[in-house]
Amino acid sequence: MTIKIQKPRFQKSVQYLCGFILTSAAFLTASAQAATCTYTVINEWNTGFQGSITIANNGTTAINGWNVGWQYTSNKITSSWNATLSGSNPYTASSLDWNKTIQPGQSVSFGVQGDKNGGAAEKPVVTGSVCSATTSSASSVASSASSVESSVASSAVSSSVKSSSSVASSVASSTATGQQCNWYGTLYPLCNTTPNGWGYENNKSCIAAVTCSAQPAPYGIVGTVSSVSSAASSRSSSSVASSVKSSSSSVASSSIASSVISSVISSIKSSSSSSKISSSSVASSISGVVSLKALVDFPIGVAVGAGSESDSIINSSTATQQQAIAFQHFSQFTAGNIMKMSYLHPSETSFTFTQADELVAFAAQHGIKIHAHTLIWHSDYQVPNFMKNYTGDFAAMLKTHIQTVTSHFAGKVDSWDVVNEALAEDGDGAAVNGFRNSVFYQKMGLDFIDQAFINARAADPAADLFYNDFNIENGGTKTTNLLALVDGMKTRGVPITGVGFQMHVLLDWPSASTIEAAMKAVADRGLKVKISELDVRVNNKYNSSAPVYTSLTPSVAALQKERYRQIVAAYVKVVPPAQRAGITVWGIWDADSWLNTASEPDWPLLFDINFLPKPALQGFANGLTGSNQ
Ligand code: 9MR
Repeated sequence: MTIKIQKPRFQKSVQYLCGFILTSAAFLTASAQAATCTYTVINEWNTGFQGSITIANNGTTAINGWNVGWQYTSNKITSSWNATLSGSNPYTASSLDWNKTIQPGQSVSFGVQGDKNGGAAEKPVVTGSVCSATTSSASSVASSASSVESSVASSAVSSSVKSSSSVASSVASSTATGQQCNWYGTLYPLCNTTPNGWGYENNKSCIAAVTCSAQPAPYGIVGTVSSVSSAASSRSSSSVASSVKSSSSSVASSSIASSVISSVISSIKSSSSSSKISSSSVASSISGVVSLKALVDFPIGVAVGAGSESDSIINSSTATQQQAIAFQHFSQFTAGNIMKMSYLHPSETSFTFTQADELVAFAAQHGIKIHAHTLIWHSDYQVPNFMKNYTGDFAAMLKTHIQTVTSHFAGKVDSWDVVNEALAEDGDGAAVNGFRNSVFYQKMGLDFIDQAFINARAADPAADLFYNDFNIENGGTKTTNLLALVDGMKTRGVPITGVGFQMHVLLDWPSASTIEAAMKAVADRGLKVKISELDVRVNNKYNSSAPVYTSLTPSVAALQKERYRQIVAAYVKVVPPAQRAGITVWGIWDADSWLNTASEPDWPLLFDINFLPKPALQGFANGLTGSNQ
């Protein structure tokens, strides 16, 4: 498979600057092939732990393939991701095809989860031929200005880059000045030695200066503060510059420092805000949450673009960043669009599977399952024209559609949304018996649903078959109608496996108890329950007295984090393990959400426009683990 990466205008210089900053932040010697191998304990609880091993290429040539090892005194690994693990203390981990190459300035992280086995969560030394640089240590921070300058000088780079590297090293060591990172409204220490992403130093999580600075305004590096709001307001290039000035004698001129650091940060921002940073090092290694999918044994999914879509996870200009996140956190994909009716069956006699086949193969190659969406959907622009105007035997035509599509993907997808959104919305005047008055209902009545499931089951005996809808979690008439529908299907012997709750919800609606009751009612009927399209928009356009957010403020980011925690916790609470079909988020990053438009901006997902994790990601993880951090 060829991955085409479109080179954005600023990419090269930003990448170069980023790489250089990372390098100098770690104060590396000028080795051509030096990688720093770091083991970080990301999370621990009574009996278990999660660790992350990062290999940061601080050299000047690419690493092609890696193999590292380590040994615990008592801990034992129970699962791992993003590497091939072998051995059982000592352990070794080797690269996978997609993460074997580490370009200079980039890093790769993989994760492990394990049992503390009576001991503490250990931090073993990571060794391997690739780990030729020393692991990060406090002494490297104490390097003198002259050693920084000499390493900069030996790198033969332009003078402006030299200045920025000096500034970056000052910023990286600026915890001494009281600087912290305002991470979406929560203050964390800045790392002293971790070059990028999240680190764990002095028994605390910390955020590397470069990663902190790459957040959108008003977040970033802040001076000594006593509250988040003052933290946010104190962030400015002058506050950064002044602390740079006071914290480092290596910066020759504070005015240079100030202008260089703001230009570096704004270069990063201007490039990344248009989703143009091609380096996966930022996205792949940041997050206090190592891996959502590793926290549970049910699917954690995400909707993705593919085929010729501009947000394709396979070959768009943002593919690298998307893949880094997807491989780290998600075990299942749903095609956001390309497996809908009009894509797969555009005319009566033609089926077009090429784009979907590519996505299914891509997912399989990376060990990711597919939840397929969707065999029947009323939505006007997703119903092929030939179906809208069909004058022949409608039931026979629909049977051919279902069986051709389902049998094509049989064995390659785990589950299908067989029918999407057949129930009428509360208050829908055109509704008939609680059903949406779609072309399918007009032609076949309720039988279109039964037949769709029966025909899908005949074509794929193994796939889980779901009815999928929105607002069925709100405890209103639609929830009542859903339960009547599934009860009727079960009575009629229709092979339905479960219900997909889309869950395009608001910050405060529906209530957690209402959501729990609706999911429990479905689970109590012996059906699987899936949260199939989760997103949490922060603006409520349906309520004119609701607050209007024009940016993701710290307070609303915290509300959204709590809302994600609440929903995920509700799912885990009321759905028995054997009936958990998983939780899927409707998109990877905010810039790509269907709810975020120019006229109505919103921030509904787990990763921001720069592909950086939001507090919502932590909230989601907390919901999975039962934590409240
Ligand atoms: O997110 C999808 C968007 O990109 C498409 O334009 C739209 C129409 O095909 O569908 C969106 O996804 C919908 C999903 O298929 C069904 N539930 C509602 C989702 C959001 O509209």
